[in-house]
This record gives sequence, structure tokens and C-alpha cells, in this order.
Amino acid sequence: MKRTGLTLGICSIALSFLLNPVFGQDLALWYTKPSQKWTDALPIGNGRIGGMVYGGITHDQVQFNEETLWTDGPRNYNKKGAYVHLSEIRSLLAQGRQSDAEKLAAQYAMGQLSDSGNKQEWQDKIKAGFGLKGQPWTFGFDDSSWKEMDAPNHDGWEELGFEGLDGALWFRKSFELPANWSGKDLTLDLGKIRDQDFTYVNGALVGSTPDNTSGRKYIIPASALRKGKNIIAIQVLNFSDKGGLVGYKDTRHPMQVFPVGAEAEGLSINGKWKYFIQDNNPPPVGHYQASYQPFGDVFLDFPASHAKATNYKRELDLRTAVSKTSYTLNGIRYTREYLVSQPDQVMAIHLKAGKPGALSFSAVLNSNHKNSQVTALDAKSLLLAVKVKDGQMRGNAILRVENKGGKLSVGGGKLHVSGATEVTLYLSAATNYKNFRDVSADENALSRKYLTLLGKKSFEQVRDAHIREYQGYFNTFSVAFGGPDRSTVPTDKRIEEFAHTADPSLAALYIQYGRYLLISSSRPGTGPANLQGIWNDLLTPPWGSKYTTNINLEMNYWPAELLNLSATTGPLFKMIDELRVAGAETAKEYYNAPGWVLHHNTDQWRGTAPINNSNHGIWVSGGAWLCQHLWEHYLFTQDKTFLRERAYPVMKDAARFFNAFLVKDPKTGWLISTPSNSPEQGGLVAGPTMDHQIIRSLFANVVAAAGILGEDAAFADTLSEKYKQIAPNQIGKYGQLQEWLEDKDDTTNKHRHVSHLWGVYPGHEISWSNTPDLMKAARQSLIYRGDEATGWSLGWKINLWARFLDGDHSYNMVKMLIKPAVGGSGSYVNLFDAHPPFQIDGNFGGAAGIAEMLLQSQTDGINILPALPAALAEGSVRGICARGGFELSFSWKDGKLQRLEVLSKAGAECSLTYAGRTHSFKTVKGAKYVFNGNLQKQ
Ligand code: FUC
Repeated sequence: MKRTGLTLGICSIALSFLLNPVFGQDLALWYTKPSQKWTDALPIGNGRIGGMVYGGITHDQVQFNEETLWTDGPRNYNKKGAYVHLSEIRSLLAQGRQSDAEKLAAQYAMGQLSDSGNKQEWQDKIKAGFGLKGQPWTFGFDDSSWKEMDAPNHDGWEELGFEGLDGALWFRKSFELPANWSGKDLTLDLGKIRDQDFTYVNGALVGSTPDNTSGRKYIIPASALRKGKNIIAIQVLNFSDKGGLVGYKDTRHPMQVFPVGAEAEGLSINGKWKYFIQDNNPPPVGHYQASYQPFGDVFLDFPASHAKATNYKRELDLRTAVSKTSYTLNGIRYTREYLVSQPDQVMAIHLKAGKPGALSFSAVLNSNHKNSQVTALDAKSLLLAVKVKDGQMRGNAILRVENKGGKLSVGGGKLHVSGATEVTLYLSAATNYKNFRDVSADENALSRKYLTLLGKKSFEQVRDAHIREYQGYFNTFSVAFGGPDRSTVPTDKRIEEFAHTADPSLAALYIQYGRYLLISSSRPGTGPANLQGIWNDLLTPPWGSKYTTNINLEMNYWPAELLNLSATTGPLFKMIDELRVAGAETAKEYYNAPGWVLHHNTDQWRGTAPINNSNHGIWVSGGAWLCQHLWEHYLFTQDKTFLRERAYPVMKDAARFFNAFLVKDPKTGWLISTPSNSPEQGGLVAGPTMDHQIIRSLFANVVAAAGILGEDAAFADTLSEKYKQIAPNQIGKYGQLQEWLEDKDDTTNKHRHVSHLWGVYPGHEISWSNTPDLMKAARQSLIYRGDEATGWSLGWKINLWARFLDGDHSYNMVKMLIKPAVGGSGSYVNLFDAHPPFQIDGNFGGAAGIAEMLLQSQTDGINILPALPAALAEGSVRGICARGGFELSFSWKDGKLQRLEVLSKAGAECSLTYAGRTHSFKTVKGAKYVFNGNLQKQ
């Protein structure tokens, strides 16, 4: 926590820093209060198992995930022969008949839904009174045995703890009819209900709406009203996802009754409603792709006396990937350490009392999955078995206790520990997932295996092995910015103050937190980081917590190469291999094309077909964009074996698709991508700029790779030829870079996607050195778009402003990213990015963007401190990577480079640029080259 050496001059700081990986770094998140909610809790993970540590005092919670637990299972996502409609869709677009093209595409060119059950049959059963006692819609019905629920709930009844509840529910509430309303018809204003309602007043049906998007305003005829007490009864049918009386987003607008036309007299009916679950087993609803699932929770309960704890602290130490909760009670220091080990494949929670025998608590396993059971496995272990409601997935988790001193017993579904001094809880978790086409693994055997392998290891052994393994990734890079020592201020306070207090160290911490999150969610051998990394507590998470490929998945990996975490891309590359297989079927069925294609989303089962709707789901460039990551990996590592064996075949196949897919635009004669979309606006179009930038980049990379590998000369020639014919970037009438083929940009459009700027970042075909006019136009487009944005969009813009070489603008946007997320974008208490809601891409985009201010190598060699903001006038970085296989360490002061060290990992020629000076030299693999601030060799 404490930063050392603050009294040293910056030069000696830089020197020591180059020798010492942690010197001067600010590497902990810490708080003085337990978590109130999930986004306060601290994430831990080994790429496969994730935990969210709440750090409660009398009641602690670690919500956990296992990355392969998803809904559904392997299935066919493709509509057979959808390509027969392709030419008609293209021709409608060419004729300017967008909505006809969208209609046709929506009907024939979307993906295949998962199985759905018989909705009508279930509704008939519910209507016939299945599960009901009595007639709850009637005035005289006795609801005294029903429980109460607060309403409305904007995010569904799930926000009250009814996670995963779908089905038929009844709600009842009474209101007193004001005397002066008698004889008047009333409006019953309920806002939205998810998904369908049958609304009664005193037994009379006053309305029913079959969707979850319309606001309900029903008329209650005067004849249906009674003097005094009246009863509103609502039957809510919720088929999937959020449920219940969701009312109005604007919380000033209550659900209410009022005489028709006299809203000002409204009587609020917000508050307690009686409810009854008639049936919680609705039939499955078909969906395009699967959702990532939570697994369960470990709850720890301590004696009530612990509520009097003092000196409370919870923290996450990025140096060790260990979270800790500690406090003092009656002079005894209690500590809990939490980690998820990759070498031992378990989560470990180590509890310790500062006095022998002072530790007593109980532990339970819990899960929100409806189909889950907890049983005692043996004298010191509990077993949680879950079955995901929709689909083929099952999971097993075992919680085992190892105690030092004291007594241990199992009873009432709980583990009880009393009078102990030190206790370790180990959690193992596994599912039946084998690979994206096979779910035949034995979760039972696997969850036991991890504990058997753990054997009698001590917690210290487990922790040491974990730290050693984790640091193998984490310690490859370090960064420190000057400025005041703010490490003594709790992290939530720093987030609150960042925008108006000089705290450059928090920006450095943000970079390192991004690296921590990537290591913890994307360890070699696991799956890639999804929209929430591996952390999710919801059965119906936002956007399924899956992989959106029109920005989000790619953004997750923006820091990987630059910030010396090349190995974390392994999970992404494995997924790309699988997408190549799945996407070949989609290419065939939807475009009758060779190669492979991926649209704007994918999931655990590698769905590659278009989803949601034709106006944004038909976007063909997901696979090509992912291929850029393969090429970049080669550029950064210079690993030719990787290029030959892994990258090139996949890139080539993606290029084969576009070689067949591109068509000549009848108007301009250019080759264009159609049908497609400029994510996620403007509907289905021909020739969005982004596609052409991505496809050009793919073709160029395949041609370069073919040259390096000495393969496929003829195919490379074809691509080179086509490259020249693809619709070029165009400058429009407002000086903007056109987002579409036509000059139709709206300069007031503030859309979060800045897709046509792809060629600036993460691509680089637009640059100050090669295409200054286009660069100017791109910057103008970004100025029109404005700064305000969702979390990931801020992350993208931070990178873009760095590429425009405007570090101050970029840093101002870092301030927008690191601000409390109160109803908008920013950072939650745990520094997770808020879209809102939580989406991890902004963390990664932000981390990469700050680093992009320090080093860029996409064109013209390596540019040192290309966009240094005034706010980061001092600092040092060690282990930042550049294309060409270089690792750099350097320090700067008063905005000026002091010392630079270049490690050549591949022996390539190196070209350094700093402050307008360029120095190029040959290197020897493994050699280090040291320079002063004027790029003079030392
Ligand atoms: C894209 C974005 C949304 C969100 C979702 C997961 O569709 O447009 O903002 O990030 O992905």
C-alpha cells in the first residue's frame, strides 16, 4: 500500500524503477466499508473461476462463477440456404429500398432460435387456474397469507432478490376511494409491466396488454368502484428475463389512480403489494444466443458481536491477486484472505483470528439457479449441484474446510466452525462443458479431482504458488506517474475526486487494474473474457454477458500486446479457431461463400449467424476484425511459427470469404460490402466505411503474411488487386470522414459507436504521417460525435484522441471514465467500468488508451511519448511493448524523456522517434540498448 522513495529525485526514481518492478507503484484498491452491492465487491479470478468478494463483517459473501456455465448447449444456429435471398436484399439496398431490404432480411436471413416451448398451452393452463387457490381477482379474496413485495421495480422483481423468477404471479393492493371521486371514471396508470398483464379492479377486468414495452393506462369505470376500499389485482405473466411491475423509468412518476383527465389529483399506488407465485415454470422462450450464468455464493456468518468491529479495511492487492478483509474486535485482529489459484484450480478463503481459539463462524453454499441443491458431502465439505434452466449445462461446486484448532461440524446444510484460530475454505467448481460442441464432461468427477489434487497442501503453499504463477504475468510491466501520494485515500474517494484533484497515480492504477482483470479473466488455457470478464451474478445478464464482436470483445484485448500480456490472447485465439469452424457453415448458408464469417455477436457455443434484427445484426466484419488480433500478435512477438500455424490459415480463410462477398457497387464501380451495417445505427446498408477499413486491413495483412511465409502468391495478388478497388475513405461536405458510402452524416449524431474511425484506431490506415487529410476529417467526425458516451465508447475515444496526438483531450476523457457511475457512464466503487450497467470492455479500452499516450508503434517505427498529457508530466514505465518485438522501459520528467531502454526480443531493426528526432538501428536478439533523453546511445 505504501509508496516508497518519495523523497528521492525523479531521476533516481526512474533508475530504481527500472530495476525494481514494484517501485513507486500504487497497486491496491481499498475501502473502509463492506460492499453494499455487487459492483462494490472486489473481483478475483484464475480465468476459469471468478469470485466477487463483498468483505461483510457479520455476513460475508463471495459470489462465484465458473466460465463454462452458460444457458443452452451446442446446437445449430444457421438457417439452411438463407443465401437464396442475398441478391434480392442487395438489389433492394441498391435501389434505396432499405426498409424492404430489412424486412426481407429479418424474415429469411436471421439466425436460428433455440427451442421454445408451447406458450399457448401454458397460458391456457394458467388461465384455467393451475396452481391457484380461490379467485384472487375478486374483492373478497383473502390474501392475508400472501407475502409483500415493493413495486415498482424498474429492473424487474429480480432487483428484490427474485433472481431467475419467471412465470405467473398475482399482485394485490387496495386503495381508498376519495369521497369526491365517487361517480367518476378513473385512470389506472401502471407504466410498463413485464411481460403481460391481466388487470382487475374489484373483480372486473379493466385491461390486459400482451407486451412488455407499452405503458398501461386503463380506465376503471365508475360502476366498478366501491365506496372506501377498492382492490386492484394484477396477474403478471413473465416468460423470461426481467419480470413484474416495472412502472416508469422516471422515478418521479408513480403508478397511480386518478379521475380521468385529472392526473394532478393522482393517488400513488407505489409501495407494498401482496404477491403470490401461481406458477414459476413457464415454457422456454427461443433466443438467438446463450447467456453466461452465475454459479453460486459462499456465505459466511459470524457472531453478531462482530458488528462492533473497528479498524475495518477491505482491499485488493494487485501485486499478489489476493483480496483481504480485516478488522479488530475486542483487541483481536481478524483477517480473511481470498484468492483464486490457477495452479491449484480452487478458490481459497483463509480466515484467521489474532488470538488462539477466537474464530467461530458458519459457512454455506447458495445458488440462484432454481434447480440447485446443497448437500453435506462428508464431515467437512458441502456440495452444490446446479442445473441451468434452459439447456444442457450442469455444475458442481464443493466447499471444503480445513481448520487449525477448534471444532468443525456439518449440520442444517451448513459448516460450523467454533473456537478455531485459522481456517481455510477451498472451493472447487466444474461443469459438464468439454468444448463448444461437446458437453459430456463429468462435473462431479472434475470438482472432486481438483480437491484431491490439492491434497494436504497448506494455505501458505497454495498462496505462494498462486502468487508466483500470477506474478509471472503481472510483473512483466510496471508504471508509475508522479504527483502526490494518494495511496492513503480509499479508492472510492479517489474515484469521486479524480476529475478535479491531481491524482495521476490513479490513472496508473487503472492501467494495472486493467492488466489484473485481463490476467484474472483470460488466463492461458481458459476461455476469453466476455462482456463482464468472468464476473456475473445475474441469470439474465445484460446482453447475455456474451461476446459482442462489433467492438466489445476486441476492446477486451486492446491492452494485451501493448501491456506485455501477450499470453492472455491465447483464449481469444482458441475461440477464433472455433469461430472459423462455426463461421464456415454460416458463410456457406447465408452467402454461399467459402471461408468463414462472424456477425456482431457470439456465445459459448460459437453462434456466428446474424441475431436480434436485420437492421444491426447483419454485419459481416466480426471475423475479419478478430483476425487483426492474430496479425498484431505476430507483429508484437515476431513469432513466425504462430503466424504460419495459427494465424495465417484463419486470416486467409476470412479473406477468402470477403474475396467472394465483395460486390461492385453499380453506382461507383467500387467493391463494397453489402448487406451490412455501421454498428449499430443507420440500419441495413450497402458499403459502410468501417467494413471497408477492416477488409482492407485484412487483405493487407494476409498479403504481408503470405509474403513472409512464402505462400499463396496468386491469392495474394488477387487480394492486392481487390484492395485497390474497395470503396475508399471519403471526406464529406462537413469536413467529416464519411460513415457511409453516401455523404449523409448527421453532424449532431452523438451515437456511441464511432465505427468509421476504426481506420485510426484500432486500425491504422488513417494516420498523420500517411493520410493527414483523412486524419483531419476523422478528428472532425469525432469532434461532431462529442465526448459524452457509454463506458466502452469513452474507452475508444481515449485511444482515438491519443492517435490524434492530443494527449490532453485524451486525458480529459480518462477523467470521464474514472468518475463515479451515478446513473451514467464512469466507474463503480470497485473500479469496474459502467456502460452502464457494468461492462468490462471500458476497463480494458481505458487501460490501453492511457498506454497509447505513452507509446505508439502502428506506423513509422516506435513513437515515444507521442501524446503525453500535461497531467502526466512525470513518470516511468517498464516493459511496455512495441511492434517489431521490442520491450521498452523509459522515464520522463517535466514532460521530457530522461532515459530509455530497448530490449530487442526478435533482433529486428528498430526505429525510435521522440520529439521529432528519429534514430534507427539494427538490433541483436536479446540485446538491450540504452539512450538518453535526446535518443543518444549510452
Ligand atoms: C453493443 C453496444 C452496446 C453494448 C452491447 C453489449 O451492442 O452497442 O452499447 O455495449 O454491445
